[in-house]
Order: sequence, then structure tokens, then C-alpha cells
Amino acid sequence: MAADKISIIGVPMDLGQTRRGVDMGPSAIRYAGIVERLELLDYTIEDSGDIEIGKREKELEEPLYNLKNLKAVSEASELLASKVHDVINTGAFPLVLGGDHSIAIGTLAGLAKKYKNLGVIWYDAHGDLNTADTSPSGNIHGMPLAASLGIGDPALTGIAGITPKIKPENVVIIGARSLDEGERKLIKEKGIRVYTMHEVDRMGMTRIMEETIEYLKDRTDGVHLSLDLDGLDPHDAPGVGTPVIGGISYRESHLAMEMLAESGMITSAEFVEVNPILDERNKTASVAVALMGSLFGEKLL
Ligand code: 6HN
Ligand code: MN
Ligand code: MN
Ligand code: MN
Repeated sequence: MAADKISIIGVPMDLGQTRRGVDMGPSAIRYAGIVERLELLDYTIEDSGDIEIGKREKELEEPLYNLKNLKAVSEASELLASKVHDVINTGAFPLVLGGDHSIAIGTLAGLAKKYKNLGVIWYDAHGDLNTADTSPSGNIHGMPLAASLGIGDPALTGIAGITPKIKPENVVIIGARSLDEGERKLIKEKGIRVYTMHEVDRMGMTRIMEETIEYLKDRTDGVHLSLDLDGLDPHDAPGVGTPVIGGISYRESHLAMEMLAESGMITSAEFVEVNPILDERNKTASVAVALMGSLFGEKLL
């Protein structure tokens, strides 16, 4: 990994969607032993605690436009962006724990202050490429990748005063199997590289990761891994708010993390959408911890 110090940032955010409980994700992942697990790998771990999250809008206050809790999400994103940037400045690796996927807006904003050519691996059942105009739900957790590309409401695209944060040719989506019509259109329009579950089945994870690493290696000055636990099959990761059957297996995900570890290219990461209320005995948080172990270089022998 790029640093020998890891700084953990918890983001107890649940305002990017409507199911309660995902705000407890950071606690569940800590409880599943993330600090101890990474300490075994000889990193210095600093737990920076949690970002403060504002209040959910009451139904009555709900805006007429299709962006639920926009103000609170936008404010939390600014806080997270500053925190991520502070961590980078100390030379530590930012490891962000969600919270719903809307937190990626803040994470990527913080990273964009340093990286002008950031690569992003978006490991997810979804594209998260919606805007208020295309979203079927009004949930901002379905919009962070679009917002980071500079597409959508200025309250989401303008965090940290930089628009856009990333370039479409620096993005690789892996595991997609639930894409809305507007998202498909955007993927084609922008030429975003996507490995859907069809490619996972057909090519295998080994080739997908080889291609991804080769593709991002020379064109980027850092690579962020944004891993939504719903990218995995609900059998392996049941504790998520928007499960989609037919996902990436635990073994394939484990392999993907090991290959990223070997590549040495990952400079920041976030693990999102762990919802302990929907989980089975903290299984999904434990899977997240195991995947982080592999990402940071755990070996069997
Ligand atoms: N996530 N595409 C759907 C929507 O409401 O925009 C689902 C989004 C899920 C987002 O899991 O991070
Ligand atoms: Mn997502
Ligand atoms: Mn998802
Ligand atoms: Mn292994």
C-alpha cells in the first residue's frame, strides 16, 4: 500500500436513502475488528472518529425537487472533504467507513484537492450515476458518481469548490447489474468503462482486475476504491439497503482485493452501505473487514 499509516474516518450517514440503520455501519465495522485486523499487518492505525451528520428532513419539509435531504448531505460532504484532505496531508491512507454511498461525494471532493487525475474503481451493483432528473427514488446515494463527474445539482457537484472531481475516462465500474435508463445513457455518452455481471461471469475476476489495473496504471496519479457492499451477492453480504441478486461472490471479491494489494496502486478507499439492522449477525461488516484485510496485504502464507 502507498502509506504505512492508515487513518480511519467514520461517516454515519443515512440521509442518502430512506432505510434506517446504515448510519450504524461505521460502528458495526469497528465492532467486527477493523483496527485490530489492520494492526496485525503492521500499519499504524489512527481512528479519527466520526464526521457529524445533520438531521433528516421531515416529510413535510421535503423539497419538491427530487433530492432528499440535500442540505444535510451537502453539508456533511463538505466536512468529509476537509477531513479526507487533512488526512492526506499527514501522509496517511484515508480509509472511509460508511454510511450510505452518498458519502463518496465528500470523499472524492477531498481527494480531488490533491489528485488531478484520480482513478476510481466503483465496485457496486449500481452505477450511482443518477441526477434529480433521472433518479427513480430521489435518493442521493444513487447519485455520487454522477455528482463527482460534475453532473447534477450544484449543491452536490460543487463540494470543496472543485467541479468536476474526476474524469469519465478514469472510472471503472465493476459488478453492475441494476442500471437505470438515464445511467445507461450517461455511460454510453461518457464512454465509462463498465464490467457488468455479464463480464464477471464471462471473463472471470482475474482478467477484469488485470485489465482494470493496466487501464488505470499510467493515466492516473492515484486510485480510489469505492466499494459498495451491495456489489457482492446478497448471500454473502445481506446487510445492505438495496440488495440485487446475482452479484459478485465473496471469493471473487477477496481475489479482487488481493490483486489490488499486489498492484500497490490504491491510494484511498471507502467501504459503504453496511446496514447492521438488515444484517445477519454482523456478517456484512465482517465481510467488509475481511476484504479490507486483503486490500491491505493480508496473506495466507
Ligand atoms: N447505492 N439506482 C437506484 C436509485 O435509487 O438511484 C438505486 C441506487 C442504489 C445506490 O446502492 O449506493
Ligand atoms: Mn453504491
Ligand atoms: Mn449499490
Ligand atoms: Mn486470500
